[in-house]
Order: sequence, then C-alpha cells, then structure tokens
Amino acid sequence: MARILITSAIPYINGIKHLGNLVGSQLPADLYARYMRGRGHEVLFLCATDEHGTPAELAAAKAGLPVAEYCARMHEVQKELSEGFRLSFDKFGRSSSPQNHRLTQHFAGRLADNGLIGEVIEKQVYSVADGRFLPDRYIEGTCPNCGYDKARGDQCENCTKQLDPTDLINPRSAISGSTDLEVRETKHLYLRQSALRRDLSDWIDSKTDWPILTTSIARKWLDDGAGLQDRGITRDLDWGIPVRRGDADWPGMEGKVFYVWFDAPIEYIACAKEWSDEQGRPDADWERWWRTDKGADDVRYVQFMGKDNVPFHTLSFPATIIGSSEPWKLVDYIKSFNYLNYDGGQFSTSQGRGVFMDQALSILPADYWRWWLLSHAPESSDSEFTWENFQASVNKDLADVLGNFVSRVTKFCRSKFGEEVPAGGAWGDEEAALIDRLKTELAAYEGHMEAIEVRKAAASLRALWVLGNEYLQSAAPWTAVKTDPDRAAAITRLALNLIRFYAVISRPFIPDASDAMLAAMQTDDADWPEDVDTALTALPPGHAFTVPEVLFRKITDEERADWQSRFAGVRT
Ligand code: B3M
Ligand code: ZN
Repeated sequence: MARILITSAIPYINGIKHLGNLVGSQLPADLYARYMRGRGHEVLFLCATDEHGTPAELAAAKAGLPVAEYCARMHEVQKELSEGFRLSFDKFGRSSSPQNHRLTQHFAGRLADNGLIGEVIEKQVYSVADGRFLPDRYIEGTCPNCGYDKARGDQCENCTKQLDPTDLINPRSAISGSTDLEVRETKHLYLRQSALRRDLSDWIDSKTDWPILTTSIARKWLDDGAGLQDRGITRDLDWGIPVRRGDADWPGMEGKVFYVWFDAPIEYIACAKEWSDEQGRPDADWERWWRTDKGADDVRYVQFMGKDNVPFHTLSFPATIIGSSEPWKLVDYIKSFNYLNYDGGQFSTSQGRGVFMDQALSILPADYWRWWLLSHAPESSDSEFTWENFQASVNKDLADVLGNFVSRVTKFCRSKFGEEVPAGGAWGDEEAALIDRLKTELAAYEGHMEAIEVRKAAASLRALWVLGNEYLQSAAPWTAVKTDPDRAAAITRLALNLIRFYAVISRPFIPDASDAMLAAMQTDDADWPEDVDTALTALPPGHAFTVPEVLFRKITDEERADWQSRFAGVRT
C-alpha cells in the first residue's frame, strides 16, 4: 500500500467555474484519487478556494458585499457544486484560512532569513480620495489607441491593446471615479528566483517521466530566463495575507499583503493542516504527508492543473519550497491539461459563454458530465465540447452500451429465473475467451490509470463494457433458455457478476451509477478485481438482486437543440 498526496489547482473564488475549468484540474484529480483509493492505497486529496487578489476584491464590490463575506459565501457555493460533481476531496479548504496566513508568513520569513527576498522601491498610482494605491486594473480612462472611455490600466477591453496606467488619457480611480491621482513610491518584496535557477533546472531535468506539456513549459521559462526573473510577492491591497516575517512585523511593509500567487500554492500545505485541525487531530497527522523529516519521504505527490498554471507550479512554488531550506515535500508528478473549447469558440466566464457547473447539474446528473469530460479530456491537444458530440457519447456509451447491458441482464434474469443469481452449469470456452479478454483489457485500463492517461483509460473502460455486450449477444441466453435452461442460467450468472465487476471498475468515472449498480446487486463488495476469475464469482447462486431504475437516459434532439441555444452566450 502506497501513500498518495493529490492536489488540484485551487479555483478562484470569484464566480462559478465552467466545465473547461473543471476538466482541467479538479475532475481528473478526482478520477485519480478515486482510482488509487479503489486500489487500496492511502490517499489525501486536497483542494480549496483561491480567495485573494484584485479579482476577488472586484467581484465582492460588484456583488455589493464586504470581501470577507463575499468569499465566505462563494466558498460555500463552490463547495456545494464540487459535492454535486462528486469530487471526493478529503478537504476543500480556503486560502484565506488562519492556517494559510501563518504558513505563508512563515515561508516569507524563511526566505528572508536565507537571503532570498529583496526589497524594491517602485512607483505606483495612488488615489488620494480612496486613500490607497491602485492596481493597474483599478485605474480607468480613455484608450489612447481607440478612444474607448472605459479602458483599464492593464488593457483596453475594446481594442485589446495592452496598456500601462500612464498611457490612459484622463485616468480616474475605478473605485471612486476620483481623478485626484498621483504617482507615489512604494516598497515591495521580491523573491529572488534567479538565485535558485540552478536548483530548479536540475530538479526539472530529473523529471524525465513528466508529460511533455509540463516540462516544455518549465524549460521554456528556465531557458528564456524570463520566468526566472525575480518576482514581486507583495501588493498594496487591503484583502490578503498581511506581510509579516514569520511572527514578526516587517518594517516598511505595514498595510501590505502577499501577492495571491505567493500564498495560493502554500494553501496546498495549509489545507492539510485545516483538514487535521478540523478533526481535532495533532499536527503529526498532516505533517506525515508534507514533511519529509516526518514520514512524507515515501509519499507520492501528484498535482493536476491547466497549462496556464504550469509555470507557477514548476518554478515559483518549488522556489518557495527549495528556498525555505526546510524538508517540505516537493511534487513528484505534474499532470497538466490543454484547454477545452466550447462549441466553435472558447468558454468565457466574462461573457457567460458555455456551460457552468451549476447549469450543468441543473440539466443532467453528474455522471453524464463526468463521463463526457473525462473521455474527452484535453490531454494531447485542446479539445472541444459540442452538444452533438455530448449527446452521441452519452447515448451510445452510457445508455446503449453500459446501461442497456445492466437492464437486459437483470430483466432477463427476473423473467426467467427470478430475482436471484441462478446456478446453471459450469462455464465453457466462450466464457474462458471472454475472461481472457477482460483480463487483457483490465490490465490496459489499470496501466492507463496509473499513468494518468485519462482518455486512454476511458477508452479501455468502454472496451470492457463492450466485451460484456458482445458476449451477451453471442451467448444469447434468451435463445439458450428454450433448449438448455442450465446453459442460459450459467450465462446469466456470469452476466450478473459482470454488473458488479463493472460497478467497481467504473467507479472512478461514474460514481453514482456505480452505487446504483452495487445497490441493485445488493452488495457492498466494491473490492478491486485483483483476480478476474475470482471477481466474477463474487455473487454466488442464490444471491438476491433487484432490477435497477434506468441507469442512463438518452438525450433527445429537442433537448440538445434547446441547451445549445440556452448556453450560447450572456449569462446573467
Ligand atoms: N486559482 C488559477 C486557476 O484557477 C489559480 C490556480 C491556483 S493554484 C495554486 O486557474
Ligand atoms: Zn482601445
């Protein structure tokens, strides 16, 4: 039994995530966590909301709520949605937790002690009326390029030109509208990543088994040097983790907070402490996952994220860990994803284009989405959600192949032999051939799951379902029953056991259907089929079962057309 620590990139607090976000980190992380638990390993699976930064402040202002309250509410919303999607986090924490405050300040202190923090004086726009420095996007004015009068200090939304706040004509505060702005000096802390270049480069080079998508992004930043410029890790904002040096004040940094990307990955660690604290357990319980001096040296740590987050996880966060010179666990494997596009364009949070987590669950249960998203995960390239493809996959894979198998077998048995597993005679060549193929395909499935090849794993699982259908079709118990009821009973006994077998191996992808199948088979034996022959005798003759409700219904053409137009744009 191994110990596996799994984290998913932590979603921003501002708003509900769309399906593209979901399939890029949380959902495949859940698949892996469920699989590893299914194989009997000890898993700690962590996620959280990413609650700091300007976007959180802006979203709270827009919602007319104090930012702390906004975050508390949105955390609950996101938590409920993740439960709706059956994301099996051991803890869904908050980057604003007291645990993360302390740990982030601790890391900053260690980095400073090790000479890896520089102090830099910068010039920044200050709003006298608001009594605060303004981040670039808090400054509005007229675009020098196109004349749009609500251009932001970082970019013009109208013509997309990248701007500096000083480029704007008639600049004003986006908070109060005040034009009483001046440029003032302000001090910030920089993490001297450049000093760690060699360590990071050697570390990345040692990761020969990582996906190319992950290492190529890391190498690009290392080799350009651009990504390894020293990074500002503080901001002039109210909301965030106050800048302190461990437990001590940081002279000159009063009223400033750490940059959201500094504290967010540290929440991966703090979240483990939130998890053990919540249960009133000692620190040793989370430290055995995170401290190599306290047992974590035999933990395998796997991270999941979209490709845009790779630089922070291959360079910045490891720089924090390595720079602390404390024995924290470094990531062992980073699984990264490309983007999922939506129906001929991109998912867009700002335009409300695409399907968002709450909307998805309002039209269909989680398993339908989980299956489609995972079987089409954007692994080797970007992939695209279309309603046609979604309808076709659901109707074919889930309804026609898996659902139909379960329904045919259970109904046939009920009508010919009653609601218990029939005895029948011994299995013959046809069964031996089937079991052989099941063994081969199951081994392939397990291999893909171990390697986190999500699409290939889905394809193998589908192939395993197909094998059952093909067997049923050729063994044809409905014909055999007329001349050789014993033979028909033997086939049915195998097919009913296959339902339990499918319930167990499909669990990581479609947990609710798996529960329904196990419930119908009246068993809670969800042990992984380490040995296929034995697994197919788990339900002995005489074992009672019930015919389940329809496992998966088909999506009609009308529904497809309706949803397609409903989610085409502008969510309110
Ligand atoms: N919240 C960005 C994102 O959700 C960011 C990830 C943080 S991971 C530490 O894509
Ligand atoms: Zn413009």
